[in-house]
Amino acid sequence: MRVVANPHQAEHCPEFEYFRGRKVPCFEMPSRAEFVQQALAGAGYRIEAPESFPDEVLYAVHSRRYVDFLRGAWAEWQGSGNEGDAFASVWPIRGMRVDRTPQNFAARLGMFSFDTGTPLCAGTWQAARAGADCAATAASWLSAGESSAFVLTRPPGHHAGPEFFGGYCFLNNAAIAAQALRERGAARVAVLDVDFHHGNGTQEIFYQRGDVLYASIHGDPATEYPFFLGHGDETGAGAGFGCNLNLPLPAGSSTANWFAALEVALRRIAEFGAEALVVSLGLDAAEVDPISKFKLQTADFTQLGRRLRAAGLPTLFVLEGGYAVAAIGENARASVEGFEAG
Ligand code: OKP
Ligand code: ZN
Repeated sequence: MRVVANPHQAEHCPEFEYFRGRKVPCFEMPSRAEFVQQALAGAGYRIEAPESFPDEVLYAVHSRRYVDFLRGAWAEWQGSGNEGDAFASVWPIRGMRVDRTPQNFAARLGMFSFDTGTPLCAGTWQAARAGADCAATAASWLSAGESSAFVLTRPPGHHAGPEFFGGYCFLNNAAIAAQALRERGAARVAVLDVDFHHGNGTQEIFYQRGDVLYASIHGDPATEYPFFLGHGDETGAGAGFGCNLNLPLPAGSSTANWFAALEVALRRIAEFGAEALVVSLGLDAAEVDPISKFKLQTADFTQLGRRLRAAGLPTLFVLEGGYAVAAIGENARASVEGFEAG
């Protein structure tokens, strides 16, 4: 398995987020990627740098006005006399208009985001943009015949939608990879999202498409972030009808139930006739995770890797969440080694 790592990841390092009414250090921090890189390097994997791809890889899944906003957001935030990281303060709730892009920066910051947990800092664009290059690089490897690849990047991507950031995510790396695989010849691509949180951004990007299946195992949105999407009755629309599979599980679900859901997802992926698989590898399904409520152990990630290998598809892993920083290195390594051992 080839591994591509984001050389700019550490430049996204906002100071704090709001959690339970307090300012706390960001859960999504640079050391996450460092632990994963150490573990994979320690297991003998060579860590490669990404190639540069044009902005078209972004525009294939995000709107131009969103990408333009994100590219210039830090300069605009600073230009408006702000200090510290950028947080939104106003959002267009139902009934308000998003067809007109406001001139006011605070208004655009809210229009293009959906929570207060995702501060934007000086290096956010550089880090997110390099993550997109990593995703496109890994997709190009797979298209050239590589059987598997690992995208070691942060910030994560699966909550970022066609024109919004949130949930620590800015550019949707998994969607960029899936779309690149499509454009490079795979007729049908499946995205399997095993992060504890539903990947609302990825779901929305592909919801109306019949060529990309989105399947996700996650905490029930009735009680878990991102709350407003991820229910079982969201099955796709239009050409995408039947091409979205949500498998929400109650917080605290047993690992046996989690693996039963994995079987359902993999059966659907096989029926769909996917020619390539993108795995949104959230390592926050681990019991040790500080903000999530599933119970996987390191040996379960080995089993996950083994089971994914048995699906027999060219497979691209994309790092998503996972906040028990010391454990995510071991669990990334377990996933990869399980896959390689078959
Ligand atoms: C990103 B990813 C917990 C705070 C929730 C947002 C979580 C984003 C998760 N009460 N903050 O899917 O791992
Ligand atoms: Zn998550």
